[in-house]
Amino acid sequence: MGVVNLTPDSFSDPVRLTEPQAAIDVALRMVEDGADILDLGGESTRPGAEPVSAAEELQRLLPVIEGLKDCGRPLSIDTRKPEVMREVLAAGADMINDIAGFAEAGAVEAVAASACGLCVMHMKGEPQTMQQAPAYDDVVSEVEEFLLGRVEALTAAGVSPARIVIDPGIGFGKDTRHNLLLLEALDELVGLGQAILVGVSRKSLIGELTGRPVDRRLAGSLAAALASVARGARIVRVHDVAETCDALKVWQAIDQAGG
Ligand code: HH2
Repeated sequence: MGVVNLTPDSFSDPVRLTEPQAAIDVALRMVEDGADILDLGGESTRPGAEPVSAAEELQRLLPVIEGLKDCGRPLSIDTRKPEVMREVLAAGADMINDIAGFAEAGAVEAVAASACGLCVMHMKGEPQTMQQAPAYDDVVSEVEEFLLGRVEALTAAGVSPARIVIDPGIGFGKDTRHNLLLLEALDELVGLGQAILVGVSRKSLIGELTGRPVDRRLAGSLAAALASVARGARIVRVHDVAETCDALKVWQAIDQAGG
């Protein structure tokens, strides 16, 4: 899954894709580079980010959806606003990626009647404050419980489980140890029966482990992507699509050489 942030303030992108055509070009390049899904975001969720209005988010998203809807890859929209979910689905989006796990009022209803894919992510707290001393008794069981609860809420509203992927939400209200415990325990999350998505690309976790700034976290991000897939992740959300595809190809060839 290639990340296309249509925001002026994402933590991860040196290039600001606020012009629709620039974002469309970057996304098409990701498709050429091997992305199976494109994830478009109109609101930054980095720690400390300021929320934006639904109107602003839609203004960023709709022209890019229009430009990409025939690109041959599913378009995922990273949003937690039910109003935005409804509008982007009407405009042709294929998947909704909600960092709040469809827990906000109206979110389940906004997606239940469509046939779109859903990514349910765990976040503790809100982006503005979530990295201020996050605490858990047992991070893995707390995240598991939340994800299961949201899957149950969605299926109770008529959503087929086959439409749902779950995501432990690396960096969303978690310190380095919490993030590492969750990644190490991914195979436990696999036991919940839903496909798993992991987003670690360029995140502070990589910075903390390597001492590198955002623009020098590629090698660390590739290692995290491979470790996630080795533990059962089915989708990795990344900024560096070509490099991640190469790393996965080599790893898979070795992994499957014995048949
Ligand atoms: N991480 C970010 C945003 N959305 N969605 C899912 N499902 N999983 C993630 O790990 C995830 C996500 C944060 O990364 P990025 O989009 O690069 O930054 P920003 O939120 O500042 O735009």
